[in-house]
Amino acid sequence: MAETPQGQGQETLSNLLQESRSFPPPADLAADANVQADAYDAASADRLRFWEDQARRLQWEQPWSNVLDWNPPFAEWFTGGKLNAAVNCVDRHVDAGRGERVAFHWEGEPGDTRTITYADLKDMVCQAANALTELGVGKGDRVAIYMPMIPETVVAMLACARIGAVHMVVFGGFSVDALGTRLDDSEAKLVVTSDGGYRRGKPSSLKPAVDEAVRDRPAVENVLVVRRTGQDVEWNEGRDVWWHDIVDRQPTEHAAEAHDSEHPLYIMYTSGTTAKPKGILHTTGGYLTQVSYTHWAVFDLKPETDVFWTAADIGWVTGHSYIVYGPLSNGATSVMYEGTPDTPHKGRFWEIVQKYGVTIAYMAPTAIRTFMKWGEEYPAQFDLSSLRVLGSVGEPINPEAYMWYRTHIGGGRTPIVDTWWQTETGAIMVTPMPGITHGKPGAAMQPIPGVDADVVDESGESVPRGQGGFIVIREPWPSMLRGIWGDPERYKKTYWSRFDGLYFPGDGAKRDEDGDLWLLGRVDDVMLVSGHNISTTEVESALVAHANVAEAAVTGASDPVTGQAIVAFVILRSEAGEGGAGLVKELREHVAAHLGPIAKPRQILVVPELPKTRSGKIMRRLLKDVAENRELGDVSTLTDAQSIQTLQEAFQESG
Ligand code: 6R9
Repeated sequence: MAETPQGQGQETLSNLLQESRSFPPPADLAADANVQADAYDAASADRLRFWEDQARRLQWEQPWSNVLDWNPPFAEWFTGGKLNAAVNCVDRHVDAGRGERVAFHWEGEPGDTRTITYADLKDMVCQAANALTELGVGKGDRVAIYMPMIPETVVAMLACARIGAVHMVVFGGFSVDALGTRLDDSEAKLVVTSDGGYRRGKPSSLKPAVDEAVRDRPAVENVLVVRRTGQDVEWNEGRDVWWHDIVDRQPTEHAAEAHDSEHPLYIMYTSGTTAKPKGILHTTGGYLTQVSYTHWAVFDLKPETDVFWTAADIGWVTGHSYIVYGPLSNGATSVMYEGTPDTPHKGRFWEIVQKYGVTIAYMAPTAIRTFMKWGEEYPAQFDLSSLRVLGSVGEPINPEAYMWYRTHIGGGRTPIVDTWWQTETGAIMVTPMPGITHGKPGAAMQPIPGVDADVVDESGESVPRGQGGFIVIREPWPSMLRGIWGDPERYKKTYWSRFDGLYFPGDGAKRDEDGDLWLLGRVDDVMLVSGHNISTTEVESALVAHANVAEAAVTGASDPVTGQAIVAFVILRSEAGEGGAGLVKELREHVAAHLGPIAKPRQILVVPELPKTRSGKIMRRLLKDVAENRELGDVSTLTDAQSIQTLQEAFQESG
């Protein structure tokens, strides 16, 4: 995430990519869709009233007295109201007689499974809440959760929410350093972890990283350890506690206190490129309102019949909002999968869709491009006819990846919702609605009802149709971040200083001739080539549109002639072979033909892998380091630190 987002380029983005394909919603879905056009009318007529209506989806123990208190840039929603997030996600459904409904079909990577109903989940959450209390965790305390994708991760989060403790989930697999800085900043007193989890067919360990991180951090009083793999762990007597020892013996009853609407629910750290990571704070009532609404609206959720699957990690905000709080607050049935998509075979995701009859699937473009690279023969082996809505999140989806997803996963029938949002926004902000919006490959289309997003130029003026600029949010929204943990000044400076009175997320965007929005990536990634601002996204999408390319990452490297020059790294589709000079030349011409000669890359390097964060975002700043022959910056949030070194060597060899 950008430190201080600023439009480094002095003019607005060039608008290079053309797209004329458009898909209307399927008639049956449209006829019965949760969201119809009147939702937009209602929200624009009275935005606060609209959100108040959405807040009524939840169970409040005490009604709010005020919908919004807005002291820019600090917002409070539903003040005076009291509710409990865990009760809303669990007890409420059991009390309404839906205890036997499955909350999670959990699938372990080795093939072991667990079916967890809402009644089961309620017992587990109550027991865990009692255990946390026994360990001395109280309201307002911070609890770090460093776990694999297992049900206890969800249980630990909800147990915190239940007692009013603030959870702080760290991706299992982040380095000891990354975990340590987050423990320091949040001053967590408990770490919940496990011996390990399964990834790529092997048990991987988690506990040793916690041991190392906690060694010099006396603020952490206990480490609560779930046994998942059964591997040996070192044990620190007096500090470490087995989950099965303390949780399993607790009563399955727990009286939940109602918390203030603005009571902190969780902190989630966004990586921060060079500086200290930012602890993004979310609170209870507004956050739950918007995740609940968007999960129902954007995915057209029918809780009685749908099987929903967010194929992402809980350590990413996408997992918080659309594995845990959205689906559970709506009483939905979800799939949760522990492992990697190619274990034990490259059709594992599609096998899971077939096995559980998944109707709605939500994943990142990086996953889709990986499946493109592997080839369509893998999904073709499975029955995917249960799918009715597909979603994308995390990066701009390249038009070709969109087409592949729609064709080979969605059978040419399913609408695709390209959902733009951030850790900071808490919930989906810009997206098509599957029952009413025509889908355009690559476009996130329109702000949801109740969100006032716009595209502005350098001086903060709305741009006309057909122009690029910066996306901003004009009015506060319920699930917005409430600040950066412990640093209100940084909150103001990072998000509210670029444009007076507007929230600036740090992304470039354009408004097309129809008035629809296209998100073009981080403005820090925008390249300035011979005086033109060109978005990395557009060049990447042009490359991916070539039949031999599965994935592309583009960066600007300093150049004596053009200021910056475009350097591209591409991964080929498996059927394309090795590449070679002929292909590279062809790709350069292909980009020029698509976007114009100004966007022709100076260099294109064919590589086996790209540096990515755990949520699948390409780390372009590292590619820039490579392309400018610099020492690499912070790599602590990278999935695979080796891949960037291999790439660096390849680049140096290429001269
Ligand atoms: C949910 C999430 C946020 C950044 C955001 C933007 C990029 C996410 C996108 C998208 C284009 C989409 N992003 N979704 N760009 N189209 N549909 O990803 O949160 O990890 O905080 O990242 O991701 O650049 O600013 P987070």
